[in-house]
Amino acid sequence: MSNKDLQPDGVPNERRIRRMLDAAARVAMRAAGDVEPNPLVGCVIARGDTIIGIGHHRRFGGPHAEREALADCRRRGHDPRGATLYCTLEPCRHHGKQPPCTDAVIGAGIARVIYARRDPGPESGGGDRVLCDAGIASLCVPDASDLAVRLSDPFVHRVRTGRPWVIAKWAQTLDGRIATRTGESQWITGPAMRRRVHRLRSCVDAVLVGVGTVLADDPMLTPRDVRRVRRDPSRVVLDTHGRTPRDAALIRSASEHRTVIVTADPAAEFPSPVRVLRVPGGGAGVDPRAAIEAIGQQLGAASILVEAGPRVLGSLLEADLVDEAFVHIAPIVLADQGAMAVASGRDAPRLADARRLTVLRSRSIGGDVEIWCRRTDAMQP
Ligand code: AOF
Ligand code: ZN
Repeated sequence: MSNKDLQPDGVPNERRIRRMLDAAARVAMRAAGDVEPNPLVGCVIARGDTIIGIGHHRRFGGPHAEREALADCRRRGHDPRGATLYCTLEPCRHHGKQPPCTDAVIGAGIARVIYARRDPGPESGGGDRVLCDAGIASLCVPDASDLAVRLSDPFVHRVRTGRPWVIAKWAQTLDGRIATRTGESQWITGPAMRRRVHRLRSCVDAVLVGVGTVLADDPMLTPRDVRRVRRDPSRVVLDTHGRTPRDAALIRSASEHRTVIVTADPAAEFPSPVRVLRVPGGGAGVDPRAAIEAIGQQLGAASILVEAGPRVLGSLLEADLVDEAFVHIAPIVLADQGAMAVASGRDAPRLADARRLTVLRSRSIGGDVEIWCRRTDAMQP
């Protein structure tokens, strides 16, 4: 390698920053479900427009993205000295389960660091300053790659609020109904979209329903037919008065898959190994915020997939606890006002009372459409 190759990399333009941060974000997403409660983080090392190393945080407790990318760079026979390192998250400066990334970046002779989002962690954050003090040009560029910034939303949310990330999923008709007036809901969407739901389940710590769904559908709520179950979620029932039938599939299978009842009834008892979390009642049922916090703290859940019916979903929306939604729409219309709506229980006479989400992506899967959206104020930098 000539000396010219090791000259400090020039200042990248916005197009190049977007390309590199997009690439870093895409590789990071491969570890969804494997790293939480840590963030998904991806990293690219480049000289000019040429990527010489790429890596991501692969599993909780494992090496951070920057070290993975530096190792990849050396494996490919490249020298990272003078190169630019692009990272979706500010390189950490703390000793956690891994040594500080700032040490690795400085030691490798990287000339410039571009990252998409600051690390809000009180100990891990602030690596930017450490890098600058070491003479490395370090810059937060939040507006080049939306993907790279959005990648850290769940992590930033957990650090800021102490609550798990709440993902709602529902399947609806074109006219926004989740079941007929007689309660028939199997199946609104087709098999490909239903496989997608199992994949979503396999990446979260808890799947949440209300007792109404247990009584109507007697579901199992396990991830099935997925290549790899990354996280085996607890199945959680919001059950104010402890009405879950003792012979429900969730109760009968509790020794194979964790089952948890969240109740406001101090006297409700369930057979072992079903776990009971007691939380205060609030308004119409279990206080939704207390329930989400209990699931986070007592089960150690970083993420919750809500597959509940209208009442529970409505109460979570009313308390503004839904961070993200996967809406699965089948091209069928019931046009029956007695059919079951997606969510209910709110009082929203004006459009200004609506909860607004921002669409991240929409795509069709097996003849149905998936809209992926996120609470707009979960998207603050
Ligand atoms: C980075 N790059 O790839 C990740 C970072 O306990 P540890 O050592 O795994 O540290 C986890 C913390 O490090 C996590 O809370 C977050 O602040 C940061 N994650 N930082 O520079 C990475 N995964
Ligand atoms: Zn790190």
